[in-house]
Amino acid sequence: MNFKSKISNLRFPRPVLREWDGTLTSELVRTPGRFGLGQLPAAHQPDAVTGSICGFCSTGCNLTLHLRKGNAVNLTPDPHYPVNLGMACPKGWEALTPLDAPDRGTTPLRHSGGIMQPISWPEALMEFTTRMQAVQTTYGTHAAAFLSTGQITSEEMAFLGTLAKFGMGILHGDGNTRQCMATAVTAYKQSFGFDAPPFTYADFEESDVLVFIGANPCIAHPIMWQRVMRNRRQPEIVVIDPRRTETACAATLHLPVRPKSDLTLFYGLAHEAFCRGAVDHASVSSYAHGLEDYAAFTRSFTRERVLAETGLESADYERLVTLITTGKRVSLWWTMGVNQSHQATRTAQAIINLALITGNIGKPGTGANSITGQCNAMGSRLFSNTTNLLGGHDFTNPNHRAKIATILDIDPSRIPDQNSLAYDQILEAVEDGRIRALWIIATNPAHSWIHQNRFHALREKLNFLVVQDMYPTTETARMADLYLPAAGWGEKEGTFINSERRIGVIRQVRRPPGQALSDFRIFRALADAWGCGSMFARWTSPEAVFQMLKACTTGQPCDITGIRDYNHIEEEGGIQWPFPQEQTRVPSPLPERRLFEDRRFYHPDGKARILFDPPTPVPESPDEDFPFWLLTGRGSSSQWHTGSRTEKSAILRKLHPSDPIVEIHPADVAKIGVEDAEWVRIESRRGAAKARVSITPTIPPRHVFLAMHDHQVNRLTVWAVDPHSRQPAYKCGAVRLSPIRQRIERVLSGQV
Ligand SMILES: Nc1nc2c(c(=O)[nH]1)N[C@H]1C(S)=C(S)[C@@H](COP(=O)(O)OP(=O)(O)OC[C@H]3O[C@@H](n4cnc5c(=O)[nH]c(N)nc54)[C@H](O)[C@@H]3O)O[C@H]1N2
Ligand SMILES: Nc1nc2c(c(=O)[nH]1)N[C@H]1C(S)=C(S)[C@@H](COP(=O)(O)OP(=O)(O)OC[C@H]3O[C@@H](n4cnc5c(=O)[nH]c(N)nc54)[C@H](O)[C@@H]3O)O[C@H]1N2
Ligand code: SF4
Ligand SMILES: [Mo]
Repeated sequence: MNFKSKISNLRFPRPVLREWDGTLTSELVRTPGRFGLGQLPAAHQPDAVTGSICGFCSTGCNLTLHLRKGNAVNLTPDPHYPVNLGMACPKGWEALTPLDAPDRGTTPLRHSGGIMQPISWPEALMEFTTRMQAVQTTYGTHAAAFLSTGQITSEEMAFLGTLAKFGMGILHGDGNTRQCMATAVTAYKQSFGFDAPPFTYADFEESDVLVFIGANPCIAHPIMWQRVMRNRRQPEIVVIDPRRTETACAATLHLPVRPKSDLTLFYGLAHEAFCRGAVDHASVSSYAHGLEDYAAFTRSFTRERVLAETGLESADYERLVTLITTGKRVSLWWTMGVNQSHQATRTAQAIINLALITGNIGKPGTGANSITGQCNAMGSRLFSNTTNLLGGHDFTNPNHRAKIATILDIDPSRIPDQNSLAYDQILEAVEDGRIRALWIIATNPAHSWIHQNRFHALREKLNFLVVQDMYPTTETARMADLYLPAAGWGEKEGTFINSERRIGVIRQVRRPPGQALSDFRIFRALADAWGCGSMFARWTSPEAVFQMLKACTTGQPCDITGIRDYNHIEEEGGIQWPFPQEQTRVPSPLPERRLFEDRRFYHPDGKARILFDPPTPVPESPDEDFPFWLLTGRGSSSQWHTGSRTEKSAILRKLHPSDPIVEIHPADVAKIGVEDAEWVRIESRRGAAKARVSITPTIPPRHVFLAMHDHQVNRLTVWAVDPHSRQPAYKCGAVRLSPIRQRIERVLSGQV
């Protein structure tokens, strides 16, 4: 059969383009009165409300959507949801605005003659199929790859990973979770035997000592921070961050470590714990391997060495040691300052080790806790079928392949028996011509990936680039041969999993614009167009897929077979995994659950592993030519990543500086010769950017900070990854600064 006849045989366009009629599938379309909305003036009264988990960060706040004739007209944070307790940050309040943006994609677009031309869905499906298959025929099946995301539903991720890998024979696929959570995944897998963040948000409120390492929750997870503020135990709050961030300002102790010296610091803390009798050797040995070796290894991390390598003040270090060795309930929380480093996995494990050896695991207010980034990064870790087989299984294990094949009712030989290349390796394969076609879904790497000049040079190596996004205007979509218009959050349904392993439901409350389709429907249509639609006969709706994903988790640490359906999740206020068959209700009155209360880990012998390696040199550090250390990260609570969504809101735009800002310390002002707010050029060995100077003592001398939301930032960053997790080291690199005014003067006077 040729592709044309395949396309015309599709159950398409009717079912795919079916208009949403405003009917909500939720039985929980609740009465507005319950949410205090009864007080609103009649003109603002909704006819009904429904809940939906926010589609930005991993906190997973529940938003109550106010509906008129089934269409969302407003929202308020849900006061009854156990995560946000009636709170939301600016992005949550503005969640509906990006849906109305004038640059939403409304039809598929094909690049031809230098412009993007609108085409119909049947044409787009044919373009996708013929060109992908042509690449596979000419260069081999593995010459096509995909890059996905932590920002679509678990059901969509599973559809993509299953369609691409089992249906289209694509071996290599990864996601932006690599940029974000790969380190935590690898660290937990190796240490605990499964990728299992142990905490629950109640731990923020039940801890005596909270240590935040490379995490700035005041900006990046504002509602988690509100949970910290509800802690009634008068906790000590420690922030380990080279910058005096908003969170550091609110803490009781700030340790401005030298970037990338956290590994040394945590080995030093372990050494002090051993020396001060804070380690119960018999008890720890009963649940973890490697204790005595660790005691011997950390012996060389003396106070002198730690102070010399981290640059910390002796008194500050001593205070942290005392808090950790004497604190009753110590919790350790880390985010990108740890995950995005050249020795990230071992650093995360040094944090895990400290919790293990001091007994701060499995009890209220404790834990070695990685905070997740995107709304469904946790879903992508379990169900994207990229780095592991659906439900936390292993592609290389024949029993796992057989189990998943049976559940999905497919031939086991369709499941690859090898792992995919990681994100950086996929791009390197594009560079050397092994991969020729790339399908990018819900991520914008032409802004967010490291070393942009190298990334952009890959475009001409690709025979075919497909981008599936809400907007055809992103940096990546503008490079595409084929653009597929996707519905966004609010225009589709499915589930997300938040940082504390809580599964929540998102509901459709808007109709997608024009011919935009949910990713789920795009994958369905592509399956039919490709000729493997029969493999997905049971993949009829997100909830049908959820039932299959549930079955995939049977007997796994993330077993959720006790969940009935979406309504059950909503009735319980979200459900944390695990939730096996025998568990039908979330336990009351303590609805929040943490892992490892029995000190049994997921390795076959039930014991955790204490893992360590000596620190390694940073890929690039400042020198005479490039004297400043470059730090990058989140700039404000109103900006989300590359801004494709948040920049569409006038309110959110007002809440952050309109020009790119580079933070420098007052001591460096004279050296560079700049004034506050002046434009400077920032150069690294890889590229250049310009920004306005903000002179602030919150950044250490000889360091600069740039928010990642500006598209120029990754022109400067280094192409370097952690060897275990292959997560990029976004928070290091050397730069130099020069005032643009001086450059102009030199050009005008003929010196340049
Ligand atoms: N408003 C907003 N919120 C977001 C996001 C967003 O784009 N905007 N993105 C979401 C996502 S996907 C993620 S992953 C999270 C990220 O959340 P965070 O990790 O909290 O945010 P970052 O600003 O990237 O990095 C945190 C801190 O690490 C510090 N740091 C840099 N190098 C080091 C180091 O060597 N050691 C230590 N100890 N600290 C270091 C930086 O100075 C920075 O303050 O935020 C999520 N929330
Ligand atoms: N220098 C530097 N760079 C960084 C970081 C850093 O700290 N410093 N942090 C890194 C981290 S932790 C992360 S997570 C990445 C994030 O980097 P990206 O994933 O590239 O950033 P986003 O802007 O969130 O891109 C998501 C895209 O998906 C689209 N989208 C949203 N919803 C949907 C949907 O439902 N369907 C489809 N098809 N599209 C949708 C949006 O329009 C947007 O274009 O950036 C990384 N880059
Ligand atoms: S904290 Fe995160 S989940 Fe909550 S409203 Fe803000 S962006 Fe949404
Ligand atoms: Mo992230």
